[in-house]
Amino acid sequence: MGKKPITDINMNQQKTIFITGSTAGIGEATALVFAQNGWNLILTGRRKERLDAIASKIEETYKVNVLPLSFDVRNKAAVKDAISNLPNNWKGIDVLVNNAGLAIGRDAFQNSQIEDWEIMIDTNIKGLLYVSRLISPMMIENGKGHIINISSIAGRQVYANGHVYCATKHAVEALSQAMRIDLLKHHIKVTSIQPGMVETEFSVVRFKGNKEQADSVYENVVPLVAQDVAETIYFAATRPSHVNINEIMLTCTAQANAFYLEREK
Ligand code: NDP
Ligand code: 8X3
Repeated sequence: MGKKPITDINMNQQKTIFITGSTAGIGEATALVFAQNGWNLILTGRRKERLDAIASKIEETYKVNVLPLSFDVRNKAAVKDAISNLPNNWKGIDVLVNNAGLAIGRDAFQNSQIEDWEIMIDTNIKGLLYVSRLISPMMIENGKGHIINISSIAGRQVYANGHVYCATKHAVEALSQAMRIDLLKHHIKVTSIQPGMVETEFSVVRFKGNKEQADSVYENVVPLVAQDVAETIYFAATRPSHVNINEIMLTCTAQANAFYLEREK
């Protein structure tokens, strides 16, 4: 018999997850999966009305506690205000999912917009840093915690016209490794999730509202859906305390990597 228990998850003890970007897509699906499993949720996003509606629906349906906090992860002061003013009974965060993120533009590097680069860098890298910098000391104080960063296959491979988005997700990969090393002595887990194409609002945002262009990304292919990624996050978050999932790359069956996608004829 090994020294460590196979599982030490106390299913009776309610846990708390903090998810950035919970108003749509992967973040919203993750909120639902954890709520279904009895977790309390801190949900965030810029669209306050949508956030509040999701929070109320989840509370009503799953009888868990939900704290909606509307802020822009790019706004350092707003992030600080939201996290440092968390009510005491919400400070025991077990899992942080750094999910808020986006791609904007799909032009060649030489034709792309500097403003778009700045939005991606400020959201995908700096936003993740602001949130993690404030929550990791709370986890250390609590003596437990798990940071799950939503990276991408774009964090492992660079594709044509992906330049700055790929660079931000490569940064998420580097930061996931860095956090895992520095938080090691505090027993804080760090996981990177690297999805391939997932049909969400992601492509509508990337193509700046052009729905036709966005839909063409998923034409003749069965992509991942947000629920697939949410279930993967749930798996990573619910391993026994001696197990850390360092990274998981998942794609739809039709996608081998960023370069090979088999569309049905
Ligand atoms: P969606 O566009 O559906 O959702 C993005 C979420 O991020 C929304 O809730 C949005 O909320 C939030 N968000 C965006 N910018 C900010 C901001 N500045 N401050 C706070 N919240 C923000 O996309 P996905 O669910 O697909 O994307 C989630 C993550 O998954 C991203 O990090 C993305 O890079 C990654 N990913 C997506 C893949 C895909 O193919 N869809 C594949 C691999 C990774 P709001 O607008 O209300 O602020
Ligand atoms: C989103 C998936 O392949 O468009 O991160 O980069 S991809």
